[in-house]
Amino acid sequence: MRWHLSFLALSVSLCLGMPLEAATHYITLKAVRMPSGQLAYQMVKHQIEDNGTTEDLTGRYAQGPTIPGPTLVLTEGDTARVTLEHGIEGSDSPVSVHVHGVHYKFDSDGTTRALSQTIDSVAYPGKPYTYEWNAATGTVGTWMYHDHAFGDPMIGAEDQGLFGTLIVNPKDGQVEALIDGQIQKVNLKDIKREFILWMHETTFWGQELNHIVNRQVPLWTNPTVGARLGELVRFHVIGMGTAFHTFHLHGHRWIEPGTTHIVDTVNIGPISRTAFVVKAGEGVGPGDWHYHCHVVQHMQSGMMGKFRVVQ
Ligand SMILES: [Cu+2]
Repeated sequence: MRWHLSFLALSVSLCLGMPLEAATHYITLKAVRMPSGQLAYQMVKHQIEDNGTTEDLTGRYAQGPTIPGPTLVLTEGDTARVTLEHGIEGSDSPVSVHVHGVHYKFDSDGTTRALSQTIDSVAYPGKPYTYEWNAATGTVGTWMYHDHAFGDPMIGAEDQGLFGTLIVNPKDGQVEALIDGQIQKVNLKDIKREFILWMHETTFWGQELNHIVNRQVPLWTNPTVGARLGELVRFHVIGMGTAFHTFHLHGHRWIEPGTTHIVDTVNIGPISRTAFVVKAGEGVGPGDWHYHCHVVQHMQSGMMGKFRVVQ
């Protein structure tokens, strides 16, 4: 009987194209105030349950709070249970995690009664709150999570540092990219480094996901990011705040996701985002390749960094 049931489940899964095994992530984040006065999320714990085994991923994250906050990486089909602890000393204001892109029920919205009229889905001092996210089919992409409750009025403190990145990777592990002049599929597992660049007013806030050493590295403001010539790297560029930007990377081209358009700039408004793969230095060689916002006023205010490609 048991064999029949599992056979049935297998058949149904195959018919519906659903993953046979999807992972469940148990994540605990904490919102804190940094010595600088800025607010930030920090990773407390991340465990993943996959195919009957549990793995602790906490050591892959930076210790302590970072801006942007910890990058959460899911695969299409995964579920995440995200618990937020309120660690902002001297404040009773609620704090939350509101996520973009994935599916969640209303009680995981990360808003207060003041906004939602019905329930608080927020953390208070000594009273954590748990959200459940479903990276359902159709949620692949680079998304934002941010506070939607702290402060007065209680609309959130993303512009004080309470924001981070959620990446949902496709189940088949492949993305399209312009490589050696051709649009082709590349395997995510062949990507050595991912650079996350948030564009906030006149500053880039960066983070590296280094897949060579399996670590997330905070890069803070207007960073130099680096790769070896020929390595596949993925950039995630996301806007926040009030300004509209034009992201530009010198010496490199890529395709607008889902199109065959070859570009070397992308317009980024608040909470719009893109992700693209390049082969470092392809056709142009090593160098300190600039990346910057191409809005002149923003450039003049120092909104730039380097993509250092070495032999
Ligand atoms: Cu700009």
